[in-house]
Amino acid sequence: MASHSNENSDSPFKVPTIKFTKLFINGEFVDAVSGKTFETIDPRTGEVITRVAEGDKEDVDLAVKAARRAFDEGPWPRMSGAARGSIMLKYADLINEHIEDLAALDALDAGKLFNWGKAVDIPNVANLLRYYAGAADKIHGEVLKMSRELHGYTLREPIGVVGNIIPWNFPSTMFFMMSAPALAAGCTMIVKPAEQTPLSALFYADLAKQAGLPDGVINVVTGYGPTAGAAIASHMDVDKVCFTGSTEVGRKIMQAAATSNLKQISLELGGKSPLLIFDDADVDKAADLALLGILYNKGEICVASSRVFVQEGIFDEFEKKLKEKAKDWVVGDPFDPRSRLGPQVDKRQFDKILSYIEHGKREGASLLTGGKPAGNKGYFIEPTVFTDVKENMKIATDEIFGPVMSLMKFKTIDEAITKANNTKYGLAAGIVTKNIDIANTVSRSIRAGTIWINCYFAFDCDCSYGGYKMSGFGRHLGLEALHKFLQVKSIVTPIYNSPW
Ligand code: TXE
Repeated sequence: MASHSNENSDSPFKVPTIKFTKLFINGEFVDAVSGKTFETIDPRTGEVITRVAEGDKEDVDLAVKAARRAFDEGPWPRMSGAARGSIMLKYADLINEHIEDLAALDALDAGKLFNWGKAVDIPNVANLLRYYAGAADKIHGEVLKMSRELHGYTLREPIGVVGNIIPWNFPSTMFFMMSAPALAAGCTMIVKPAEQTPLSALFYADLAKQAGLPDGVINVVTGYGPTAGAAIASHMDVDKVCFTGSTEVGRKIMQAAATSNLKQISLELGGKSPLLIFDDADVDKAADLALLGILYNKGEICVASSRVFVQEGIFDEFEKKLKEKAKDWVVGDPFDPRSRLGPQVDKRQFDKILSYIEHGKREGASLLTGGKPAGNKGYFIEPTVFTDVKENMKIATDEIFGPVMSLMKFKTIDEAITKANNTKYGLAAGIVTKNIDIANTVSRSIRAGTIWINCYFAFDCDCSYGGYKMSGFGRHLGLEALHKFLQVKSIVTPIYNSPW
């Protein structure tokens, strides 16, 4: 078993030994059929944390077989909703007992802040399980008012075997945002974590077994996208694939579904979300919100407010505040309680972000703050704000997925709406104003799946989110998400014993 330390950080917490590095198929940890492994890297240093089994097509076949059996023959989809719910509650309790271990694994693998993981990500995962556990025994169809002498009703049945292909920016949240409603619905699944962040997923697999989830209900295949991920997307025995990641790979998932068994898919792709700040806003609070919107999780969040539009009356004051307040966002080791910004997930993202920053400078935008790597090892980047940004610059159109804000100005409400909608994406938007008319008009005019008024990242288990336009389709969270793992069956019978 490998181990890794955080002894150079000021955290009192010591990283535990890494216990799980193999694939989890049919309730057992197993090597990949090929025997291959791959490195998972610590973004604080660029050094290897440990090696993890590299699943490929043969391993996906085995995992799908196990999930298929658990669905077709196993007890899971046939159990009462209450019985499924009670196992999910136990699973949530076990996660709660291991909050520190799990937050540490995501800090090591993804560079996420340990304290925020402990306070937010991991407790939220347990809450997701509890929310959907409570819904598991409330799944029902309807009695239909048929037009003839027929008795008709619907059943809501689980879709079947689900493939969850998840990204590296929220390894824990994304695992359960898909898996918790799927479990409540009675589905079985294969989870493929991102190759950058396999460790917590394997820990969750072990807890699933301890919680009493029957073998084959959750399988975890670690490995790369074009091999293991692609095998899930094109598998003939997978009934649905949930994908969160790049738009480019989203297209491939759709093609794979179309050319295999026409499986259902949900896609949650990129974003370039606008935050609109009106003249009547409290400038101090608005500046805090704008920084949170782009710097939370080092900007590696699909709903990051990467385009900030400020009305001209407060623009200069806002700019000044932003510059001052950006200094409070201390970049450092994710285990250090003083840090507010950890390292980007890997060298590829680090290079991508720095190349966008160079592009912004070349295109004539001015750096208000930041713009360089922080420190001389690992993948840390300073909080970066560009001003003098034109809407057609690449830094204002492309998803950078890092701590880089494009600050722009507007005069009128109509102009703000046009600018906010001037993007191929439509995941989220924020509005800061005290004026209810502005809030109502703008929130109804922006084409995005979630609008936050005088707040940002206000997620809740009950509040669904997902994309408009090229940000994808399908919704996470809320009962909306549960219904995406169910399908409706209509059953019809004559009321009288009439001949048909
Ligand atoms: O994503 P990929 P990458 C965006 C963000 C980021 C960019 C690239 O802009 O900079 O995408 O990140 C699996 N068939 N987002 O390259 O490749 C892969 O193994 C099946 C936004 O890391 O899309 C991983 O598990 N699966 C996003 C997952 O897809 C494949 C979060 C995501 O990886 C595959 C992440 C294939 N052919 C990145 N290729 C968000 N919306 O939150 C890769 N994968």
